[in-house]
Amino acid sequence: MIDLYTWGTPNGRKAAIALEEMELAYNVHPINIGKDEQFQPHFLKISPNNRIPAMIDQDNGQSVFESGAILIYLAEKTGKFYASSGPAKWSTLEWLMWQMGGQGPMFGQAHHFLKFNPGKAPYAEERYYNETKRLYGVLDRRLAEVEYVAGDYSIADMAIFPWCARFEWQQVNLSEYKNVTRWYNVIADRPAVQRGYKVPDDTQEIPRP
Ligand SMILES: N[C@@H](CCC(=O)N[C@@H](CS)C(=O)NCC(=O)O)C(=O)O
Repeated sequence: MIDLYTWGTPNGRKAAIALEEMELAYNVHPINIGKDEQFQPHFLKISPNNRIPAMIDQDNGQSVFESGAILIYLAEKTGKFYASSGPAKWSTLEWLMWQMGGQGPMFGQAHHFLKFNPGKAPYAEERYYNETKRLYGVLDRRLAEVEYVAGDYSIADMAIFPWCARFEWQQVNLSEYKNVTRWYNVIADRPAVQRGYKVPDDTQEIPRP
């Protein structure tokens, strides 16, 4: 049994989607970051950087924070969606790291400036909008060559998808990226993704381009 500490954000959804895809039993503990619940002492014990998601595996007491580490942990636990060796493993890690080090942080800044603080910092808006579009271009070119970012559907897709689902916040017309749109709609159709997207708020629907 996994205890998942999360909220309805792209990073939180990565973990919930993985738990659903891997058919693992889990309890949801909502951490409302709008009410600063991420600073509660019990949460900081498992997530010292005061960020969701975090988890505890009740089977062995292991706690894990950072969404990329959680995805790798769950994939290794179940043997699903992450090749254990060879080119497929490295492809998955490459695209997972691309998400963790590039797409997530840059799209997050685009949300901060374009959606939540428009007009305050035109240079930052332009910089993160352009960087967001550049990253969509990189993803689109990759998806012209392969069905999923690492070949087969993997934890890398589970990491990238929820950030693309905020395309409206980024003021991006997803349809301009036809390979991303094809990939996005296929993933959005997966029942496990639809269930994970609604954790912890079951009114949330996946936006469609
Ligand atoms: N690198 C971290 C980032 C996690 C993160 O930024 N989580 C946000 C929500 S998407 C959060 O908890 N924010 C609360 C805060 O900034 O205090 C991961 O991938 O888990």
